[in-house]
Amino acid sequence: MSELVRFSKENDVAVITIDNPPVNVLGPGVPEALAGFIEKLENDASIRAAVVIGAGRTFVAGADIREFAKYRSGEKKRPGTLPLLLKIENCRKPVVMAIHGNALGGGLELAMSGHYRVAVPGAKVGQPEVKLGIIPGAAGTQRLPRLAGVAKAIQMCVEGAPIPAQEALECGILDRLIEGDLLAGAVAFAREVAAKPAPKTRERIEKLGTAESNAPLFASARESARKKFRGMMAPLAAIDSIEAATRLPFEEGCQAEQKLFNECLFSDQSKALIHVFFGEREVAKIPDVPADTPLLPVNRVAVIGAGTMGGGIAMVFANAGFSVLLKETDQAALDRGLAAIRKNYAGSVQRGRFTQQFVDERLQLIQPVLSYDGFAAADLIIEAAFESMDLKKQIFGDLDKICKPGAILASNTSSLNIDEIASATSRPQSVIGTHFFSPANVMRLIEIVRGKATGKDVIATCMQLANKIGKIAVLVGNCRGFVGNRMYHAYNRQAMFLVEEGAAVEAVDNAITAFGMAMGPLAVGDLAGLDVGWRIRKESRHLEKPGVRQPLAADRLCELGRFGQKTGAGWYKYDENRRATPDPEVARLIREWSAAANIPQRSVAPEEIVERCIYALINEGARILEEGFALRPVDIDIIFLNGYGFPAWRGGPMFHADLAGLKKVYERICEFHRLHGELWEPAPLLRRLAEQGKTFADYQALSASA
Ligand code: 3H9
Repeated sequence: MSELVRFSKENDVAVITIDNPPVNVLGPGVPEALAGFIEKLENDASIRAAVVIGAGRTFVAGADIREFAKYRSGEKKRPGTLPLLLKIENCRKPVVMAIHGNALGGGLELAMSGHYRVAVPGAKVGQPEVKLGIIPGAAGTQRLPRLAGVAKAIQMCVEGAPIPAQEALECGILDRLIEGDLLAGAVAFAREVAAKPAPKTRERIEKLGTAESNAPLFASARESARKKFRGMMAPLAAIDSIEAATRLPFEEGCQAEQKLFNECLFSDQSKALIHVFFGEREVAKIPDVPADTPLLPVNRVAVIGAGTMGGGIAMVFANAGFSVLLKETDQAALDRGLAAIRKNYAGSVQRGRFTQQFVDERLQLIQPVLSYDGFAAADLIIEAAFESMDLKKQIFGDLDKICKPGAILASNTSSLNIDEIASATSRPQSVIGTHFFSPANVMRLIEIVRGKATGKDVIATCMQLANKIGKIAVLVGNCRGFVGNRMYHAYNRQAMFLVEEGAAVEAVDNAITAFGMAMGPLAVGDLAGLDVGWRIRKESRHLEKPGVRQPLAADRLCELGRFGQKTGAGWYKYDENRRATPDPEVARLIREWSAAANIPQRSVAPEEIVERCIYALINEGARILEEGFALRPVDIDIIFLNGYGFPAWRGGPMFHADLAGLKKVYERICEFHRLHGELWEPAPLLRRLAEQGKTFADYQALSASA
């Protein structure tokens, strides 16, 4: 029998151990071996009960997600997990599932087919399939409502977030928590129940409710899923499948689940979300920075600048338990920064995200200072001062004199040249960019910017540290705007051009949000402040090719003092609650400015709006890849999903391009090039891949093997 699963005996109790590192997925060989051992225990008269347990750090993390592509392509048939689970449930001797770590997806489905479940207090259980664009596919939507009730099953299958053991005990998923040794506790439990008839989850109906009692539950679940998971099919499919559990006998419910599971599995959404799952893990892998690169110790952190970014960064580190020095140049600025931090925390307490005690402890960790006192002891210094090269160079020159050797000197710049900043120090190997996204305490992304001389230990430490503070880090190269903002610039510019060509402001934003972006680009501009882009455009005009089309209306709005939400007017007008409405005055002005600039007016279809904006992203992304400023297409995808509100179910701009077909994307870009000029020159990499019938995924695979 396979080594993936082991069988042993503790006198009269069989112990079946799943040992498929690292997370015991139900990959090829595991279900077969489990089925064999269930038969063995049925046939061994000396055994009265069994315990199923996971080896290593966890119980079972579910089906092997890597296999899904094979089922889709027809290369492999999906294993019959349902019959295995029925076999376990039908076993005449009680089977106790012993959970530590996680029981997720197929792992929880396996556990629910057992007659009892025990767990250590630190364990978690969940049905996270929805995050992969699918629904539970081994009767999870049928057994979970029977154990936990309909409302809990909806919550778990629709949200996908695992729940802690205590909660699972309270709602009936678990039968007992085991303090101390799990195996010993589970074996003792198995002996307690050995003589009793083994209860079958599928036969339990007391928590399934009635059609009348369930109707409001399903209606409100659908309504909130449509809002919260706009555009996604799996959350709604999960609700349909749970509803089937309440209306149909178990076997028919399982058939309904299978149908919905398959529809989801074969959808582009699940391909995209699975790409994201592996992508989030892939970005941590840097080809020339091996996983065993020694890390620098980071205990004390210092942040320079208590503005929006600096304050947010200080909170992020304090939240993760680091003590943080927060420096400003004058008392008034420091007081403003601290007041903003307090207000932010108070909001979190109000919303129930943090307790007052947690917040009080975090505030204790943030030490406000007006000088560099204490900086000599800091292991990591993050400069989050105003975006000015002169200022940053002066700060880094100071840090060079004050900080201990080996301290990491990081800049939170969103666009400035890291090498130039590093040149103000005698230790460019210690200098790195850590580009947090605003608000830093909310947004998950950090672009880690590698300078020419940045040490590998510094890179490895920052990547790992990002993880520790709950962020996702993507390593990028040192080009203007780095990866995200450089691409966003190309996208945003198209949105601004489109309104000058005749599209209404709200039509541009509506088309983009209908595509799935969290917000439209023009509304984002109003939120961030139109003056920010205006200042950058003025400062970088000398870097643009002469004669290249520049946004016109955006600058004119700023000249009129319309900076967006903060001035009550920008692309939209805003009421006192910052609610936006389209402004006929803006529409009139844009028509006037466009006429004066001889920009022909036409009606623009939503499809064109999406293509102009999204294909501009893709074209710039392809350029960035070829220039080597992003490691892989997936790195770009992860940046856009976590920093710019790109819909995860589309997988990111580069994955979206693959799905749309690079030939189609390339041809459309060629057409835009003919119609709109040189900003649309197709990226050479895109042209090559399109001509060769290849995808960005092929390019990534080829680069990895090179
Ligand atoms: C399912 O079960 C469908 C069923 O309803 C149908 C049944 C028929 N498959 O995250 P980590 C890899 S769908 C394949 O770094 P951690 C992961 O890529 C599944 N591989 O560890 C990584 O590989 P590498 C539902 C998987 O300790 C390595 O394992 N289940 C799977 O930070 C370590 O992972 C889920 O969605 C998998 N299922 O976190 C759970 N899981 O080292 C998905 C992990 O090469 N998994 N890998 O980069 C997780 O959420 C986390 O991995 C977990 C551990 C919390 C378990």
